[in-house]
Amino acid sequence: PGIRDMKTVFSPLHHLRSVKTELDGGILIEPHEKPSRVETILARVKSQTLGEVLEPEEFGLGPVKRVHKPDYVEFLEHCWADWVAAGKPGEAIPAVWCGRGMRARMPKDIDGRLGYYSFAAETSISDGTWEAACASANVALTAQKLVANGERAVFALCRPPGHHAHADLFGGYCFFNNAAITAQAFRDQGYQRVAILDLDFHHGNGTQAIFYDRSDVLTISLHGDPDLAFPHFLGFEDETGEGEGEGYNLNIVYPPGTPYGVWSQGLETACERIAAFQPGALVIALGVDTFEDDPISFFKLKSADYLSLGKRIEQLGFPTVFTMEGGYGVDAIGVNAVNVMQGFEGKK
Ligand code: OKS
Ligand code: MG
Ligand code: ZN
Repeated sequence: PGIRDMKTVFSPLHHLRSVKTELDGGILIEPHEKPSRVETILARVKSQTLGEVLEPEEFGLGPVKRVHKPDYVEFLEHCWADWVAAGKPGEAIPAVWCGRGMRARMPKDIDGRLGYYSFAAETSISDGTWEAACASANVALTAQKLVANGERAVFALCRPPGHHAHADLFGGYCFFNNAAITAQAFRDQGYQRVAILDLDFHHGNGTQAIFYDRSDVLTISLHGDPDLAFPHFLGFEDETGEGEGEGYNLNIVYPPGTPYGVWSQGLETACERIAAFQPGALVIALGVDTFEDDPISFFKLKSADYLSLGKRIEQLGFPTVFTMEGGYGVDAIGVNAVNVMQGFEGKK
């Protein structure tokens, strides 16, 4: 089993997302989610000759709007121009939200609309963010199309990432939920059941929320305990789905210092649930911020663990799209992300 020559989809347009600021600790830092991340991973894809690297096709906004609300998509397209037109001197950063007891109506003012369409303040917007977010969705949709046409598995090297984005909320460096868009595309092409397994260090809150009342898309996320880790307000283990979706969301949370030996027990639980669900396709929201040296996370996975992880996913036997999510700071993100693909291909 396993495959040779896993294709990677990559868009150079990711460079258009190059904000200068991230609000962190009361100061504006150079963003963790920076262009060199995916260039590091792409360099490893090439040096390991993982397989062909393809540029994405253009799918337009149709498949994006199957997941995201039209008014949110419109907001993202014009946000930067509206911000500039309002005479703001810096990058667009939300700073006011609808707190408990206030009214969730949409204001006209750009500060109000930034708050209405976001859930956190670390994700600045500037010129090019819209174009890069669209390119990232196209990367995922191209990988989806390749898998639908018979590829066993494809690596969508998305940037910006997506798993925090709700139907009408950005945050956590995410704008369009690439994993959710991919899963919905499979559904719209006749796949009856699709599973999304989120292995990023952080809870995939957007993905969970998008499919929370549905039984056709199983959502599972392994992540740092939201009591202690971003996004703080979703991702607890008692969130199991609602209505038709009851029993089709699974959260597995871990404390600081969690090593692969413990984390992989949750992976096993997740894999057993997915095997019971028998999806026509599997989407892996792949973050490598579970790595021991990740600068913003608190798990202790080692580079070799990513080979084991990839092997376990291959054993499920489903057509698979990997969408890239988090992983920061260190050259090892290239090794770690590509190790998942090579573990899938049978490398030990
Ligand atoms: C706030 C921390 C913001 C963390 C955003 C998490 C991004 C990520 N200072 N999601 O998977 O990696
Ligand atoms: Mg996760
Ligand atoms: Zn993450």
